[in-house]
Amino acid sequence: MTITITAFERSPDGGKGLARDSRVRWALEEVGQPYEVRLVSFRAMKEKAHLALHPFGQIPTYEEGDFALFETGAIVLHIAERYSGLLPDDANARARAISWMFAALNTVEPPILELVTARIFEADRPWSKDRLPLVMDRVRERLNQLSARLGDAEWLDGAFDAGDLMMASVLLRLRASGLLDEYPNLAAYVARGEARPAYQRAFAAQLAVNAR
Ligand SMILES: N[C@@H](CCC(=O)N[C@@H](CS)C(=O)NCC(=O)O)C(=O)O
Repeated sequence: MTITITAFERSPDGGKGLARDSRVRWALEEVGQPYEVRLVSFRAMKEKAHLALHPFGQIPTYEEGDFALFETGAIVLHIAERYSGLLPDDANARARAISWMFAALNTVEPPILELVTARIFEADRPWSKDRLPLVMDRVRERLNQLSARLGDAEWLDGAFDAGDLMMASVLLRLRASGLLDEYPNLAAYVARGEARPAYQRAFAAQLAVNAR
């Protein structure tokens, strides 16, 4: 059955890996599943047809016949459960990989999103200068903890899995802030993720859309 995802017709970052369809593309590339992409404009995302797929009017979505999903956590988990390559066989190791996916989305991503908001959308507010260091410290707190846990390991829990895919996807959004460079082991971890052939194919496909 054909898999179709949605992505930005024009991504605000020019298709350089920040829009969240890249996580889904990466997961599909890791498990070797071909997929089609339906591009949507910002306007179309808020219209009825897209809202039926995604109640919050966002990308990405995932369709397989009449089955549809939204939220990257749910989509990547679905892909990882349906196809082999992203979750370990051992039941406990699988559960731990899923913990890391949740940690990426619920514990690490929120302060990073706050930082993106502070640096870009609130930069011209009078209180922005005072607030930014606080927001950066909240991100650092999480990065300190994650860096300590990762240590010298290649991946978070043994071999690369869906937890690493999600964590690296979340962390790479930090690159422009310079914060990732404060943590050499995390910067190297993200670089290892980006060096994976599946990531490279996903990145190239997203960039190609925006280079048209
Ligand atoms: N929690 C959602 C977030 C989805 C999201 O924020 N998508 C962004 C693109 S990366 C979007 O569609 N933004 C446009 C908008 O919200 O209007 C997920 O992980 O799928």
